Amino acid sequence: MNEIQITELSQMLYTARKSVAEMESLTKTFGEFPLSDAYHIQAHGIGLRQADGEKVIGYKMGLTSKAKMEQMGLHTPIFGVLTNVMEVTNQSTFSLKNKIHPKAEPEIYFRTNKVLNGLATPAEAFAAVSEVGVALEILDSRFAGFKYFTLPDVVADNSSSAFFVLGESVKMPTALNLKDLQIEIHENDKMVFSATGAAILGDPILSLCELIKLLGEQEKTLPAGSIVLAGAATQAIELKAGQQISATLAEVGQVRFTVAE
Ligand code: OOG
Ligand code: MG
Repeated sequence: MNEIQITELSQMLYTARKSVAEMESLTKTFGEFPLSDAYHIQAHGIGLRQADGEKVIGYKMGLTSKAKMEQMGLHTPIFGVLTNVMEVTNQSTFSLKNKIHPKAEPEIYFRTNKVLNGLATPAEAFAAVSEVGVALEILDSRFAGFKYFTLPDVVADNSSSAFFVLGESVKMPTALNLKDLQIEIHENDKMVFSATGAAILGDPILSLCELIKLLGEQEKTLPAGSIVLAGAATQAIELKAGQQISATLAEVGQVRFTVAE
């Protein structure tokens, strides 16, 4: 794809996001394109949002668990960008107004305190983590019916990211054995899906390593102070008005929000 096409496609997604309108998947309309172009479209779209005043505060990993890979029919880890306007306060009410077809999923988040590049080992990456917490990611694909069929489509659409809620966290995380921690998502305080940390690439820290590797391939590093969502450990659930959605991470805590019309 040339620069003009990259700009055109990112503008289409930017407009769909702003006007809360579904669109056909890009590959359906324009044919297949490589993943590298998809990351260019994603980056260009983030640039448009930065021009509106949004600040990049971290990244989300996606498709890092079997449950999510199977739910979406795609099998390669990907990333998206998080900005300040996407953050929803823990224990607040989330309105369905101006959303297309939102879903929530339980996640582990990391906050870093050192710059990380693709050469960091898992131990070095963990040493740069100042906080581990439980989060809910609220996804909202811009593609009709939340169906995009290909990896380049979803990556171009900032990996379906929309909002995220950061919950309780632990500030001395190296004592945690992330692989063994139970993580659950609840609807109206009834558990819907559960897994352990090992569901995320065998160990959630490997999701952080995968992110810095993918960023490294684009000659980027992960700044100190970033928030990183490691990717959902279980499937996502569709949001409906009246729901109480919460997630729990053993030894760490919980996060919740109420869904309103
Ligand atoms: C893609 C994003 C996947 C995760 O945690 O696996 C993701 C999607 O589900 O549309 O955020
Ligand atoms: Mg996610």
